[in-house]
Amino acid sequence: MELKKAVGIEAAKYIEDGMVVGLGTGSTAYYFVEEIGRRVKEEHLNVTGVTTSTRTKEQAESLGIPLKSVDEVERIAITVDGADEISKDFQGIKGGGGALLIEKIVANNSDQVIWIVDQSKMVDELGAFPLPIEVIKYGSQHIFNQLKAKGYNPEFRTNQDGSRYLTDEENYIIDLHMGKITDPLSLGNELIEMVGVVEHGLFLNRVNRVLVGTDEGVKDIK
Ligand code: ABF
Repeated sequence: MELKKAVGIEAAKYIEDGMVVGLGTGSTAYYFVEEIGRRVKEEHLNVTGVTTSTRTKEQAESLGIPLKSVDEVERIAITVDGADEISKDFQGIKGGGGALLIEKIVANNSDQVIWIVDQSKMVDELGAFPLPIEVIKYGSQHIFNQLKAKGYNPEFRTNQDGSRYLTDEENYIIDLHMGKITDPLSLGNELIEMVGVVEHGLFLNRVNRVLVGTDEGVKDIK
């Protein structure tokens, strides 16, 4: 079985009847959401989903998973989501799929966060994957220039046709090609202080469990 599918199905085993569940975004979380949908249909699993992107919302709706917005629930019991990179000390880069802001809001309101990845996402040190930051449109060129002056190799994310990518909240994403991030905590603090930066894709000290799909099966490494 494909590694992403195996880990997505494994993560669904943590979901119990009556839970409010955060439904992640990306090609790995896709399989988790599909499995929740199967259980809702076949096992009459009674859950309420809180989605992290429009595309996950559309997938969950097509599966008949009952949904609420994050503001309609007190707490989320478990959020299962993907990640772009996870370091040895379980810090993560997320946002490759453009959903980092809502993913972080949903994670922030969750009692437990589980990341599901295939083995290619595990790294010694963060940074090879471009770090996404979400910025409001107005003033974004100045933010870009400041990031360039800092040597962070910024790039506005674009669509296939060259137009600027817009997040679900109609903000821009600037990807930072850092290569190596030796101090994620101070970088995160620096970025969030920049006026106009809405959120960044460093997810630090935010995960409770990490499930990795490997050639030897799914491993629970945290
Ligand atoms: C999402 O999952 C994003 O933050 C991240 O880009 C994606 C991981 O990618 P995939 O599971 O598609 O490899 O949470």
